[in-house]
Amino acid sequence: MLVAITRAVSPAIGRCELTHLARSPIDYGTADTQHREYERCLATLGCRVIRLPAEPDLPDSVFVEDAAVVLDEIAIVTLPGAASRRPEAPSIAAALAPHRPLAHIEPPATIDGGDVLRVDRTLFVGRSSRTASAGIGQLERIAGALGYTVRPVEVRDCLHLKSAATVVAPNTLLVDPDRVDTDAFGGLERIAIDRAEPQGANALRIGGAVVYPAALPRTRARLEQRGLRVVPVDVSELAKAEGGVTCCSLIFPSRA
Ligand code: CIR
Repeated sequence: MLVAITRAVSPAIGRCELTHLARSPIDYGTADTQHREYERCLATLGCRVIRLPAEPDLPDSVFVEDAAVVLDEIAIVTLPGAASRRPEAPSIAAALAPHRPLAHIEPPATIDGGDVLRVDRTLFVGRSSRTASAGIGQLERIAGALGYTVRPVEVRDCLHLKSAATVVAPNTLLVDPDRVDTDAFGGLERIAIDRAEPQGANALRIGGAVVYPAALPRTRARLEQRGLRVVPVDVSELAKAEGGVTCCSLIFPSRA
């Protein structure tokens, strides 16, 4: 059984952090409706969804992926790179505590979960505006002791590594060659996004399905041509906050 931790959209989402997009008004009601639909999709795909209540003072708190890295053995509570997002971590730690022993990234190092791409026992970690060497070093010490290999990856023109590369099938990544040097993933099969869809590399694999933004039909077609089952979700309002489909959940096998 998979557990999916989510958090309701904050009514303050209009004040979210933005790095690459210009600010455009975000309709809270639409964002909330889309997010509930996303949660229903996770439930349909077999996840037990644990929904945390909205945080009225934390605009980006719906993007729970950034506050933790959940491994089989432990959960690592991060210190998000944006100062406004650091208060999101304690409530995520509390939600994870019944499921995994916790480890913590300690200041001044920072790391966003969106920069950590797990492929089996390898953690690819993006060097981004949110995640720098000190954070990667701490992750390496914690996860290395459990037998994971940590491999730093350079990213450009995007917020996180998972804006540029995500897992869509066993040993197969969906990648944006304009934002990450795909040679970093030697040994893995790579499917390139359609360049007309620059936000196209963020996909969420659950079981045999790929949850994917409905607004990106060209890359979706590429995935389907490879025989993958794509489940489209409309996350257009959350995308205005630079959020994608991986960011809105922490999904991991239940140990209960
Ligand atoms: C931020 O800038 O932190 C949020 N507005 C978006 C975070 C998206 N998270 C993710 O891709 N993992």
